[in-house]
Amino acid sequence: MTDSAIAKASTQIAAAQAGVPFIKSFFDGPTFTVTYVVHDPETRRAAIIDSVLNFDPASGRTSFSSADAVIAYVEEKELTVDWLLETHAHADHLSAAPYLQQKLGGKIAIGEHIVTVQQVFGKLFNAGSDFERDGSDFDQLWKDGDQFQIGNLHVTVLHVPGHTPACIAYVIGDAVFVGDTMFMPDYGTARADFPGGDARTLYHSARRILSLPPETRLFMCHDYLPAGGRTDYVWETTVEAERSANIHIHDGISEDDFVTMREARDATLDMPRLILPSVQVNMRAGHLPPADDNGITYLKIPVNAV
Ligand SMILES: N[C@@H](CCC(=O)N[C@@H](CS)C(=O)NCC(=O)O)C(=O)O
Ligand SMILES: [Fe+2]
Repeated sequence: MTDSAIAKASTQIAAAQAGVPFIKSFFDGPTFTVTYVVHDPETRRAAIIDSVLNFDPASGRTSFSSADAVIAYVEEKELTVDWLLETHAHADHLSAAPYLQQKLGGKIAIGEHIVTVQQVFGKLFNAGSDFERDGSDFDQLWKDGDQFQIGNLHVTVLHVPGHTPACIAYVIGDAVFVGDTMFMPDYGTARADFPGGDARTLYHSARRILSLPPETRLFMCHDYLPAGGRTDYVWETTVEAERSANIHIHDGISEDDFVTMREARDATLDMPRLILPSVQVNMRAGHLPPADDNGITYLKIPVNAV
């Protein structure tokens, strides 16, 4: 006998879920990075945002446990991956996008201003003529205001520079993947001292995200735990919570006060542990540089240049 009340309730739930992304997060402990798998419950089409390739700088070895956990989830949920989205060229971890593309398919995408980042780091690492600095290592370059779909989910791209010149945020349904603009309210904001970074620009980008409706869900790219504060990692908040409580950028903090604070704090921060390997791989959409004539791939360490 059919249970008509349950049938009606199921129809109601499916209607309520239409357009609302289902979000699964994966936290990478060594780099404090959150990777997201976002899917449309109606069509099971999916995007993977900011994946991590494990890298041990002491041995120079790559490994795949973080990406393999994502792959296992995608397979278990029977999702079709259309997009491998990057919020920016990360300076703290290597992207696993090419590995995931090989295993799951999907297009690798980043913001159009990646070409600026490619110019700067191509020069620093003295990359050869094989390294095209026109963004063509990526399958898709987004500009501010671009829109696309993940199944029936609507996505809008926001250019949110400041941490890097190419940073973008993805607005997927009612959720924003903010990249490295702001962090949880009790941690504040991203650093703005990388090449092409700028605290004043970051202020405007973060406030732009915070002009979205108060109930908008925000998903961070990292959580580093505030010193002397909470001990559990979290990465989801709302526009309202950030506006009322973000220690660096809540409502009422002026642009000049933010810039003074950000520049003073940045002067105290060490370079990320994996910045040199990360940027020379991530500028190539996560591909390793071409192997040497002995078949081994090398990453460079510029001495006294950064
Ligand atoms: N300790 C971390 C720091 C990484 C780092 O600098 N992260 C950037 C984002 S890529 C940031 O904005 N950090 C803010 C902070 O450390 O306060 C590492 O070595 O990887
Ligand atoms: Fe970053």
